[in-house]
Parts: sequence; C-alpha cells; structure tokens
Amino acid sequence: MAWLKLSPEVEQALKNARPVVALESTIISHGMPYPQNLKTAQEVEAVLRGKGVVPATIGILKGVVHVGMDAEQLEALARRGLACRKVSRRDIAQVLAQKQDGATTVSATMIFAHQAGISIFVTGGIGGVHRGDASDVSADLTELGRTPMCVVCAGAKSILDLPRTLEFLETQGVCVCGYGTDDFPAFFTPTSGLPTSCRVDSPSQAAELLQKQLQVQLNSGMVLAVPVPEHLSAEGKAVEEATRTAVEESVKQNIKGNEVTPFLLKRINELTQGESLRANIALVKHNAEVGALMAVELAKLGR
Ligand code: PSU
Ligand code: MN
Repeated sequence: MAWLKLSPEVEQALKNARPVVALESTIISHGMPYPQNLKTAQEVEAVLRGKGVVPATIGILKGVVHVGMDAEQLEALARRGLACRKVSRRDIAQVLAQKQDGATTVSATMIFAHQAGISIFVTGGIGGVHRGDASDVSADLTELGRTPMCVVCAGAKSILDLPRTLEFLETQGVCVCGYGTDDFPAFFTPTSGLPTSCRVDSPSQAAELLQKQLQVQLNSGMVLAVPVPEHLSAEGKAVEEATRTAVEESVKQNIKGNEVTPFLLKRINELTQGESLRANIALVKHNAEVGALMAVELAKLGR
C-alpha cells in the first residue's frame, strides 16, 4: 500500500509478532499546547519502550500515512499544533488525495492501526456526545462500532455527555470494559457513577478479552477504560467548574464541528491554570503503562 508506510522498527516488530501499540497524533497537535505536547509524546513512547513494546505513533505527511513517526516528524507536528489538519474518518480520502499533512484522531488512528495489523491503541480520552449539542457525536464512537481495535483510555472527559456517550457505545455494540473498576472513569476523575459493560482486573485478563473479541470476528472495537490513579487525578471541583464555563462559552461563541473539542480542552487548561493539563499528561502515561502490559500479554497469547 503506497499510502501506508510502516517505520522499519514497527514493520520488523509486527513481522516477529512482538508487541506494538498505536498512538494518535491529534492529542499532540490539538489536545495539548507546545512544548508540553512534544514532551508528552516522547515520554509516552518511552513508557512503552521501557516495557518492551514498540510505539507506533500515527500521522499523515504529504498524503502518506506514517505508522511509526520519527523524532523529527513528531517535532514538526507538535510545533504546528492547531494549524495542523485534524483528520477523522471522513477527511482521510481528501487529505491523501490532495497530499496534505494531518493529525489523526481516535477514529482515523483506529483505521490505520488496524490496517497495519496492530490491535491495541493507547490515548488519553475518546470523543463522545457533546454536552452543548447532543447531535454532535464524535466519529470515534461509530468507529469503535466498526473497527476491531482496543482503545486504552481514561474513559471520556466530562466535557461530554457521559450517559449519552455510553448509550451510543452500547447501540454500536462496543465492549466498554473497566480496568479494575465497574464504574466508567471520567478522565480527570476515576468515577462517573455510570456502569461499564464488564470488568477485568489484570493485563492478562484484558488480553484474553481482546483475543476473544478478535477471534469471534465481531469487527467492532472495545474500550479498556483505565481510571486515573487518585494521586494523579485533578481537583474534581475546579475542573468541573471550568468545564461548565468552557461549554457555555463554546455555545455562546457558536463554536461548531471539529473545533469544539480543541476549544474546550484549551479553555479548561486556561481556566484551571494548567492543572487540567498536568493531570492529562500524567494520565496518558499511566494508560501507556497499562496498554503496554496488555500488549505484552497479548503477544504471549500468540496474537
Ligand atoms: N479528548 C481528549 N483529548 C483529545 C481528544 C479528545 O481528552 O485530544 C481528541 C482525540 O483525537 C479524539 C478527538 O479522537 O479529540 C475527538 O474529536 P471530536 O470530538 O471532534 O470527534
Ligand atoms: Mn464533533
């Protein structure tokens, strides 16, 4: 496939059935400011490597999808930030045809990771149904319904309508599994008060669940929802207040479409004076640890 380029390291690892974990690039370009975004991207890769897992950060450069970006490519993407194109499923053909650059969201990253032969993908949080506009449903949710990939995350941010998000995932047939919990995590805080569809308590149990999901060829995905550890969680009240303000502002300023999520993330970071970003970074690295352990177990199972 001329438009899908695996880095030599990723290609080699997949050939030898060594553990590989995919990472998205929109979290770098649109999810965090420079230079924290670059540092986080590098640290997350280092966490994976430390556990013997090959990281595959996915992004689009001049119309070519790169599975496994090098240091230079990562830096260029991190520096461009919001000026970079945010690419979901609907945007893929256009960006490739017109040979543009783009950062892949959860939905687009799932597609390319799957095409490359990867089945675990680590990120911070998934998109969902927006609070300010319930007809604004992230393409991440429909993608989870149609692409066999395990997305390891800290649940979804409370910038979203979590009850509606979970209902949507149920309709899409997505397994929403809690890691050591029965309660769906709300990103900055470990609980939302809403139930997951099942639970596992170890990386090997998580790997067995994913293996079954793949064997049965459901062709839908799963979410491994990892609660943020208490000591890393953000002060719930401050973030909740900032979230409410940011959502109100987004409605008032008529922010629409794929600009809503980046707007909210940026405003909450400003309103909490960096507290939300600090927690965000810590939690992504924690997710990477869990995802890495799971990938190692999955490789042992022979997949
Ligand atoms: N949620 C976060 N951080 C992020 C995103 C979501 O806490 O960086 C990014 C991811 O790339 C996700 C995308 O796939 O936003 C969802 O955008 P939208 O809501 O426009 O579908
Ligand atoms: Mn949207």
